[in-house]
Parts: sequence; structure tokens; C-alpha cells
Amino acid sequence: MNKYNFIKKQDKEIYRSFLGEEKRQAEGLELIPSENYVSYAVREANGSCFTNKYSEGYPGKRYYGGQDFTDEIENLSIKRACKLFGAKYANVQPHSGAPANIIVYSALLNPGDKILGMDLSHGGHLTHGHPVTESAKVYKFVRYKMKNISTGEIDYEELEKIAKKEKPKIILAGFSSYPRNLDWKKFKKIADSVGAITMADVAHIAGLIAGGVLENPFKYGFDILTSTTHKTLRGPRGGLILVRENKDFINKINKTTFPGLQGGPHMHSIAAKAVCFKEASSPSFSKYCKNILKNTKAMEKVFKEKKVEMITGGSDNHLLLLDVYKTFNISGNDAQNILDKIGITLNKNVIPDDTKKPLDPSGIRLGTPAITTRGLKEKDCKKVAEIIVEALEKIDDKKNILKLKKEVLKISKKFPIPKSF
Ligand code: DSN
Repeated sequence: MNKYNFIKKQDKEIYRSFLGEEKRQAEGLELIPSENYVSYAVREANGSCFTNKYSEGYPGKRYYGGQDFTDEIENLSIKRACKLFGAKYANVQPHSGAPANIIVYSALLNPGDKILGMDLSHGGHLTHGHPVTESAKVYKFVRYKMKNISTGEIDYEELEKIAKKEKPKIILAGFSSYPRNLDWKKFKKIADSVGAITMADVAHIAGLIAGGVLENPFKYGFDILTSTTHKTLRGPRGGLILVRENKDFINKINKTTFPGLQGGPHMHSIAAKAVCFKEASSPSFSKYCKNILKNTKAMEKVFKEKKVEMITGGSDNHLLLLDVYKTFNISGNDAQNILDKIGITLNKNVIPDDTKKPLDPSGIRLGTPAITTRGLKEKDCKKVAEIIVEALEKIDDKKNILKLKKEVLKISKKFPIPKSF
């Protein structure tokens, strides 16, 4: 555990929260599929002297002095990101995934232009145009869905029909709660037939793409990828925009990032991204990604055996979406709360065309990136899935909940959070 010596001395209130969170992370199992544990090298970079520096602009073209090392860091981060994902250009300044998406829309679209994206309850993300977002006030979002919820197959015929009718400027492929693979080739073909830009939001699966276990949309000619760097990619909290080859796109994206929408880049975070990109290009990272997929399959097997309703019937990536309302007659919220009590953290989630409300939906979403970082293998993940099912089956059995809490603690202690990989 980090000792936080200086915080301990000068700020007891904050120190207490740090200790609490360190303990929570160490003594529980993290199954939120968008979370992970970063290396201490990434933490060092994130807490480094670069947090002190302003560096508006881009390498070689900054507004303030003293940029020798910020330029080195940002150039390296861009170079590593491009190599990792096979892109010609990268912007590593977006503060996170949501700003990255907004930057791309603002850079390439005019108000009122259309974006064709995944229906939100079918796995799309808030920033893909949920009515509560500011983007939805500026652009017009049209939707595609799954054709078959029990297999997860996307309705590509419908997607093509909508694309031909609506003529979107961007076709956006990507998701935050979809457990299957998208057919990048089909997306690209449909986009080409209507002259749309292809954008993939790979925030959830960026690590799996970098690790070579899932296909890279650039291989099929996608124009732009957006991502966070803190999910499967196992880096600092941050965003990333990659452009396969179009110079005009990156020029517009750079201008829109700064000065268009952001101020001074978070250079400490850009440094930590650079460290993460190097880690993600190592053979051990590929092995880690293979283990994520194996571990998800191991959990899927248990849920299948126990007849738990899985949206799309299972998973091809790092996450699973369970309909707990149908299976256990409890809401996603109740499921999340009871699992919190035994030290398993995951999140309630809407399921496709959910009849329940977003704050108390029918589903839960869970995934294996973080527990795989801790070294859990397939048999351990099966055990975790069994514990989840038992807790949800016997939600009111207090004695049993205590027993399961002890089991989770035992597993957590067996797999301490690593400092390096
Ligand atoms: N909050 C992220 C997730 O959990 O998928 C997406 O923004």
C-alpha cells in the first residue's frame, strides 16, 4: 500500500479517506468492467512534477516557456499511442472519454448534423447522444439496435436502411455495455455507401485491441478511434483520440481540443498515458488480455449452468450483462447493494428496452479486467461467479451473506493488488 506520508502529516481528514479506499480496494473484488488497477509506475507519473506545469498548445508550439520536457513527454506519448493502435496521428490531451467524443463531434460536424450510433439501452454510451447530454441539443442522433437480444447480433440491415435514409455525417460504432464484438467491416461498408465518417468509441476494449485479442477497427479502414485510457488499457484516467491517416481530421481535432474546448493539457496525465502505452505494448500485456477473455468465459459458464439470464447469451469480451430482475426477481440496484455488502463491486445497468428506470434497472454489469490484473485465474473466477449467484439467490439470508463476505475477503487476500506487472 502507498504510505501517503506527506498527506498523513498535513491532512488527517483526507488521509483517513485514502486509507479507507486503499482497504476497500484491497479487501474486495472489483468487477466494474470499466475499472482497473494501474501500476505504480503509472501512479508515479500521474503524481509527478508535471502536475505543476502549464503547457497550452502542442509540442513546439506552446504559449508559455519552460517546455523542453513537456514537449518530450507529449511527443513520446503521441508516438507510443500511434504505434500501439496503428494510427498516423494521435491527440493525447482529452481529459477523458466524454470530452474526446465531444471534441470529435465539434471538430467534424456542424450543429444539426446527424450521428448514427448504438441505442443507449442496447449498449451505447451517454455521450453517444443521450437526451440529457448537451451534445443531443446540438446534433441529431439516430439509432441502431441489436436484432436479436439473445445472441447480441446487431441489426445491420436496419442500420443500413437508417444510414441511407438519414445520411449521417458520422457512423459511430462503440459501446459501454455490449458483451459482443461489432463487425467493423460491415460498419465501414455501410458508412462508405453513404459517405459517412467512421468513428469507433473503443473506450471499453482499447486494452483488448492493444493486446491483440480483439480486432482493431483501423484494420477495416475506420477513420477515428476515441477512447479512455483507464479501462482495459490500464492507464491513468484520461482520454485519447486516434486518427488513422486523414491529416485534415487531426488538424481540426487538434484545434478543437485546444483552444476550442480545453485549456492547459494535464501533462502529468499525458506522462502517465505514455507509461501505460509502453506497458500495453509488452508481451505480458497481451497475456493479460488473453486471461481477461478466458476469465470472462469462465464466469459465463457458471452463469449458464445456474440458468442466469445473460443479455446476448454470454460474452466475447471482458463484460457480462445479467438480467437479475428476470432471474432472481430483484432489481439491479438491490443486487448491486447486496453484493457491495459482501465486498463485490459491480454496477446496476439498464438492459435492452428496459421496462424499469435507469436508477433502478433490471440488470447488473460486471467484468474481469481488474480481477485479472490481480491474478485471478479461471477457477477463481468461477468461484466468484458462484458467490454472486448464491448472494443473489439468498438475498435475505443474513448469516449466508456474512459467510460469503468472508469468502470474498479470503480470495482478496490471496490476490493482493500488484504494483507492477
Ligand atoms: N462510466 C464508464 C463505464 O463504466 O462504462 C463509461 O463512461
